[in-house]
Amino acid sequence: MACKRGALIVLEGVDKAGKTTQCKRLVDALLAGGRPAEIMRFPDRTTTIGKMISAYLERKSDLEDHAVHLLFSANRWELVPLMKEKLEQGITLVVDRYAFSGVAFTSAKPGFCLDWCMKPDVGLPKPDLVMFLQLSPADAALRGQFGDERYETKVFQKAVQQKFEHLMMDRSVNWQVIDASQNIEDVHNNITTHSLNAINVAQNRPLGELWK
Ligand code: NYM
Repeated sequence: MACKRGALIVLEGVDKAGKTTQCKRLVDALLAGGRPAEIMRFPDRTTTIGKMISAYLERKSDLEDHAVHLLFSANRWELVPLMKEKLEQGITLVVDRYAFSGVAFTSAKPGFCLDWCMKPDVGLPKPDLVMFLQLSPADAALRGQFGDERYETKVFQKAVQQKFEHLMMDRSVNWQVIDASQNIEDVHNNITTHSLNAINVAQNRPLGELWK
């Protein structure tokens, strides 16, 4: 019998919500429980496209807003063959940001609508579970200063949060909102419970296509 596929699990949220910490904790917990799992993150700054994105975020280069949106999407598409291969091998992928960040961040810029922003990512592997780490701007501020990269301002992050809220109304995606203001351990336990459920369900279902 062919091995059961892994689940595609995404963590989203505004900056400082703890996504990266929680992705690592989740992969460690899955591995400790004997479930093959790997972490991925978008943007993946290691590829040629990813390096262009990284230079843009670090303000070392300027790119037109539509063009950089398409680069973020291309950075996901270039990794799709690898993602599919791993999922088919039974490896669960825990992904730090995905197309939802792509849409939320670009559509928070003036002159962009959600619909245009979603188009390039239509048909990507559909996550079996997307957890949104919810954190109020006040709680985010308590976690320290934002960094120096593009988008890392309170005003912009607030606009991004509103765009995520629109995206979460889409019932075709399995969204779970996680209260990220709890302590790290409680957030981790909550995330692990949702993930184990998603892994069980996903193994008997084909991988879907996002927004199709
Ligand atoms: N970002 C991330 C986008 O603008 N579009 C995307 O498609 C993705 C995946 O890049 N501020 C933004 C969100 C972040 C920044 O992410 C880099 P990180 O997780 O800080 O490396």
